[in-house]
Amino acid sequence: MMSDVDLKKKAVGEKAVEYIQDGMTIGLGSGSTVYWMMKKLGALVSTGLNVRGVPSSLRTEKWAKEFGIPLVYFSEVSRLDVSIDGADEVDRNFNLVKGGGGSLLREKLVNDAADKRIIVVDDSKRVQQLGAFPVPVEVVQFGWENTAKKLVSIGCEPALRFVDGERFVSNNGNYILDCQFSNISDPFTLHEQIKRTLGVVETGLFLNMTETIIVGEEEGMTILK
Ligand code: ABF
Repeated sequence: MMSDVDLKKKAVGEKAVEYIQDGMTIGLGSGSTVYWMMKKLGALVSTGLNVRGVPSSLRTEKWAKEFGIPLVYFSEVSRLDVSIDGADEVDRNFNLVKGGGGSLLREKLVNDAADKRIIVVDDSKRVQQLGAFPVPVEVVQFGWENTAKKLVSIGCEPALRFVDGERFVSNNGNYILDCQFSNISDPFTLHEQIKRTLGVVETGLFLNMTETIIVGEEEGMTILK
């Protein structure tokens, strides 16, 4: 029995497939909402849709192989027609917090390479202001303790991410610090402050990187442009 949230995720993930046309190269995001997009896309590929996708995580790569979606990488393509990805928070200015699944770096590289970026979320992800969800920050392993101390000085409580009792290591061999900020009134300045901190690779703040957001709701969905 699928929960209401799962039903919303499935609906918006499948809806996003309508933005994919034959011959497109697609940025394949990560997360459980994207799972439904990929499952639907795989079914269309099996009936002849000609597409290929760049995966934003090893998990997404596994799903693409499971669903029969042809894969391509940046060694062969530099631009993508469209990317479809999830998010942990979205505000009214289309600024996002992403990286709850630990794939933010590859997600940002894939989203950045796409001409059109679509985000698919259930309505629980919509917020007035970013920050309730801790901002994931990808950092190099060496000296992460000092990197964390520097992030404290810009106003957050960084927590090294653990999964199943083990330190989480990203697909890129880095750690994730989940950084709780009291409130994020200026995400652009915050992103720059975090990004220029020695040891930081990338932040989970995705700003000015989204053209369309498909929001799953109790009664259907809303498409924000
Ligand atoms: C991914 O989608 C991550 O950036 C984010 O954590 C996740 C959202 O998860 P879900 O779709 O499972 O709610 O892109």
